Amino acid sequence: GVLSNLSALSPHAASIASSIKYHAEFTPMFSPQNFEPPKAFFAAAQSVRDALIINWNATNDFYEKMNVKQAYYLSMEFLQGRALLNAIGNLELSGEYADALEKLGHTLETVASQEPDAALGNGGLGRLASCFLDSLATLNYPAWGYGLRYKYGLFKQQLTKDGQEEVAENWLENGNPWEIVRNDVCYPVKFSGKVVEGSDGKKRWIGGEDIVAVAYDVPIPGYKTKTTINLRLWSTKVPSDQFDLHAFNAGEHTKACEAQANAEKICYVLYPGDESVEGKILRLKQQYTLCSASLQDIIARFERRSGGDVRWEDFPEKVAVQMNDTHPTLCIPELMRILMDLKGMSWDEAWRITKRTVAYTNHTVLPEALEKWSYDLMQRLLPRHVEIIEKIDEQLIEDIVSEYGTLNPEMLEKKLATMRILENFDLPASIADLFAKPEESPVDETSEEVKSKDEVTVTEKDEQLDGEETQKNKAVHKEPAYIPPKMVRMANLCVVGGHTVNGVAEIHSEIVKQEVFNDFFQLWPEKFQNKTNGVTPRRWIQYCNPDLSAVITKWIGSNDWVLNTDKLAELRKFADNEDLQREWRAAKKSNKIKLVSFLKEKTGYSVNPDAMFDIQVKRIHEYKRQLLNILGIVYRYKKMKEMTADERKANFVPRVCIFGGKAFSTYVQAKRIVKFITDVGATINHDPDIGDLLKVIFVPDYNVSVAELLIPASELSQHISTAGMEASGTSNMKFSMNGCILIGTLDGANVEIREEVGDDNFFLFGAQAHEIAPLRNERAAGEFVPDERFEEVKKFVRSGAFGAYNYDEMIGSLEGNEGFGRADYFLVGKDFPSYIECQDKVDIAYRDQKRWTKMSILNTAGSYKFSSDRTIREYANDIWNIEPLEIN
Ligand code: DL6
Repeated sequence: GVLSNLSALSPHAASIASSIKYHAEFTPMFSPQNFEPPKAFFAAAQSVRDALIINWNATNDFYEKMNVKQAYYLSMEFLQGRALLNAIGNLELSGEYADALEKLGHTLETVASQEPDAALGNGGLGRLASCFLDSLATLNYPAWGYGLRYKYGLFKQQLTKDGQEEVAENWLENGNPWEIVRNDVCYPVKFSGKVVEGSDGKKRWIGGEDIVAVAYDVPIPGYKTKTTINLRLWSTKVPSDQFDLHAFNAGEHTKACEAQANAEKICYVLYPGDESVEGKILRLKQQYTLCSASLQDIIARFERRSGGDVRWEDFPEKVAVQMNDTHPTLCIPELMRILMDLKGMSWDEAWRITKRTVAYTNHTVLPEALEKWSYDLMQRLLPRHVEIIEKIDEQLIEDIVSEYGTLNPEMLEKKLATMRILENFDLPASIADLFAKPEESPVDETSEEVKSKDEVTVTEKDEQLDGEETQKNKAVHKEPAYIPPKMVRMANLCVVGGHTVNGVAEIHSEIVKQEVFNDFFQLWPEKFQNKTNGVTPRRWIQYCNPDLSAVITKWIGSNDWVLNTDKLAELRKFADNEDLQREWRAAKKSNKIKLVSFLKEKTGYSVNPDAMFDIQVKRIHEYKRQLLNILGIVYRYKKMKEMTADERKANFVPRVCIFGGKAFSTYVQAKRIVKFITDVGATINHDPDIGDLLKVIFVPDYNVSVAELLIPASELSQHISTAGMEASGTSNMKFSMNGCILIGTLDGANVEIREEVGDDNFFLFGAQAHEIAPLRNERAAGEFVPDERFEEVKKFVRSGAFGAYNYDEMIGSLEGNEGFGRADYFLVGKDFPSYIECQDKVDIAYRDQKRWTKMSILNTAGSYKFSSDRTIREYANDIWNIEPLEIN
């Protein structure tokens, strides 16, 4: 009945409609009677997948035949979001799918909205990986992504009266039409056990726990090209012979299924809580599974493509491995292990190959985010890898000693303490002898000196867990007040084992060279590069903002800009044109209206589409300073309350302030901030004095598809991190592309965005990166005098203006108060006056809609640099040394 006749469709749309009908009938995932939207989505997605598979097979066959060098992007996170609109857009079949679905009784929009987000990521790092895949495919680069197929994503965020609550996100519940399980592509992965040496002197890793990693492939179509690359996600299971039938039949059901459960839980969730040792072990198992399975797969492909003639020294000519942050660091010892223990290579040969193959991207300067693993834990789980890491560390010590000599033992000791991969370890005897005071090993005060407060907190936590194992160290000390646990510094291992280290924005790459890895930079300056992030203009303009895209295309004269964003700069010459301005505003308005109904549906709040839409969406973190934003709003509210209705209208531009983002489940302060924002909203939004002049909305469960609605509707967006702390940011790029004006600090990619869009078109405020350390010192010395407006706002919050919850601790964190942590470590108080003054300038600019629209146009025009196509070309040329190859 519903699947009525298909005449009157174009031939292409008709064949799509019949393919959808076919899948609705023969994919028995849903009851045969219905053709409701969820089923329509599934059937439509499967019909798209058919088209993708053809291109994808052709792509892989071609790479196989040409035996090209391939890049592999290893990442624990991919934030793919929804795939349907992206896939049909890239295949240039959007119109046909819309027609076909309409004929079948649905709109493309409703069908597309059925798709759950693939949220296998946390924030910018995972979304960057997904943007990179789109660009790699679009630019015809031979490349694959490798990741993990988490059964549950990060979590679904619900907002209750107590703030954020986390609920499991069961994104695979209705099946995933895009993935193809490859039961024939699976690899053994081992944990624990022991290392033995054979009579031939070769090491063998035996015993322990064996699991199997199985490949799930997701085709990634490029835009306007046949190239369809692969995202291979690993899922874990038990080897088939390990089901204990005897135990099961004897009634010991749990025991019989234990191995299975242990294997499968590795891929249950992204970021399993790691407060417990079990949580830490699970996370390390995840990382190792990704590295081991991916490398075995890459090596098998290399061997297969080499035919009978495997020349290992050519491996780096065929393979480039990019480690997305330190999470895949185990690639380095794993590649070494495979090459030596399984392929029979010597240490030197294996090391040469590894170093030429692997490269590392750093995504953070936060000391607490630079991964370290307990040596003891790693030893328990990966004994062979620890041997290899020890040897790499030994070699590094030799390099450092030979570079710096022994003339200045103090300097040498300091270098060794910061640069070594193994932290809190004694020096090898031969080196220790070089020092004048041999009784002082680098495990005491000397190494404390170079550690930040955060690192000490991390290690203290670890010591409690691994305390027993550090006992043996005590003998070395006379007064063992505190024995720091032995740790493996993953970032140092990446810098040593990788041929290239890159930061993700110019300012960040400078900080990487001058601060985070300065000692390594002095030793190997040629290793360090910058690769400013980018985002795909397909998803982040063309598909999420069709109204604006049509205006851009009309004024530029073609839609070439989707592939060549440099063309966006041509909009500059029309920035004052009244016709363009009118069309530009109309596009923005229609996006705002769509958002208004979404907000109503998700939060119950009705907002005025004529108000300024002011948005801050990103992970909730103190350094990103959502607190600065909300305290600015509180200040604005307080001033409004002090005025008459007429004064209020005259002084303030109506605003809808929108927040979104998840707080990590164990990050107490971040969760408090979420609660505070919702409390402030609850008060302001119901205050009859305020009406449409100010609304504060926290959108629950921010994810890629929510971003696709928010960003096109935004007029002002906030990128207000403490300078020097945000590596890059990528939403800043998306907002700017969509004609949103940024308010921000000179941090991350803001710096470059401002350069491109022009100083007049960016609202800048706040202290600069080089001022932060002196300002923190000033605070610590008690010399900071807070602005009275900041004092006023804090007092107002403390007065209970936003309900009964006690915000003393949150507000206390912004002060020098004892017991409340870091004495405004993120300098909210310092930047507050310049922030609210800048917000006044925003109001003034917004009143002049011609000026504002011009600023908006100049943002889109100036965003051309921030396409991930540009970024990927730079990685391909400067790091991976791969060439595009169009399939024929
Ligand atoms: O490079 C992608 C993205 C940057 O845009 C963000 O500035 C940065 O915070 C993020 N880094 C991470 C790493 N872990 N931490 N924290 O997520 O990477």
